[in-house]
Amino acid sequence: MQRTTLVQYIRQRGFSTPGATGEFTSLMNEIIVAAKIVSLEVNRAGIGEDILGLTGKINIQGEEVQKLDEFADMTFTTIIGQSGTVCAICSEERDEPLIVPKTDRGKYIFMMDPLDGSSNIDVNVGIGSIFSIYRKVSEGNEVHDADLRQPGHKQVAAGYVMYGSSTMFVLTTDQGVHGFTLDPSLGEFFLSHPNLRIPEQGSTYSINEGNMENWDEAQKHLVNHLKVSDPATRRPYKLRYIGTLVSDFHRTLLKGGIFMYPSDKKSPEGKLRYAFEAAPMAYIVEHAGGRASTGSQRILDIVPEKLHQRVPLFVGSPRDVALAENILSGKGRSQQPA
Ligand code: AHM
Ligand code: MG
Repeated sequence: MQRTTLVQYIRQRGFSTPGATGEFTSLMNEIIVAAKIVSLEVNRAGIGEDILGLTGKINIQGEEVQKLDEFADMTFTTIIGQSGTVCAICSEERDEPLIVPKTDRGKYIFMMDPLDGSSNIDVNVGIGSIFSIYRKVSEGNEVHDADLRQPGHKQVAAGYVMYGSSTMFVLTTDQGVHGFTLDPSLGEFFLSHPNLRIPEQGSTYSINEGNMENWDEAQKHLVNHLKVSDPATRRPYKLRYIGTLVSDFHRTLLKGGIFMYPSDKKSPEGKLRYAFEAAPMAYIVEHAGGRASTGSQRILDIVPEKLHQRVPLFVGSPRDVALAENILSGKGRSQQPA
């Protein structure tokens, strides 16, 4: 049986893109290598070198840095930094962007959450890496603020690698969303989920409900609404929450439904980071026919004010996200039972 590898897919895509120089193809190939190294380390965690547990450091978010967080960050940064394809690398784990030395600079900006789902590392629950690629927009060789704070709709590509029961690489450029599964015996990603399309509506909601006392009334109303029985609208919805965005998003992409991380009293701007988490997932979901919103605004239209900006996130099936927006705006309240 002829199977398409991720490397072949990217090369073919390059051939069919007018004016392509091969720089994007090279960058993607380096991302794949880094992803395989991180995947191997995640799979061996607990039996190889002592890679589980904390480094003792605190990151820009004020969170404790796990050893695997640091390993993933170093792996992606080192490999991509030397690829000659990027001029800056921005990581959720680093306060400041890493500007590549002039001699090695390429035209792309690489954004990443090198290891998403830190709280699940030590308990063998799915974790992942999220990345996003932008083109440098300013003239000349220097990297400017405007290059690093672009609205999500300017992404050239976005994807994630999920280190779950198998390792999957989900990618979108501008030609659909495709999932590739790692064959560990060959060390190759093979196309397993071509042209992913999210269902119009799901029957699952995903949110950290332990935060409920910090939500506003509209958010409480929305979640209560999803729990009320009404078979005509597939309610009550099931609750699924892993606590790793990559895993919760992946399930939502495949099965439909809605993932929510709203702003609340504890996190007035939301918890998830725009450039490293929300914007890439929004780019992917829109290319799969879904929707991503702050509750009142399209995620991809936001121009972040700072690199580590946080944002509320409602992402998933178009009907489910539209319903959430409607209820949160107050408009849907009178027509929606409970
Ligand atoms: P991380 O990037 O430090 O792992 O944090 C982000 C994670 C997301 O993966 C997940 O959706 C969310 O934080 C879970 O947060 P909470 O534990 O508050 O439910
Ligand atoms: Mg994260």
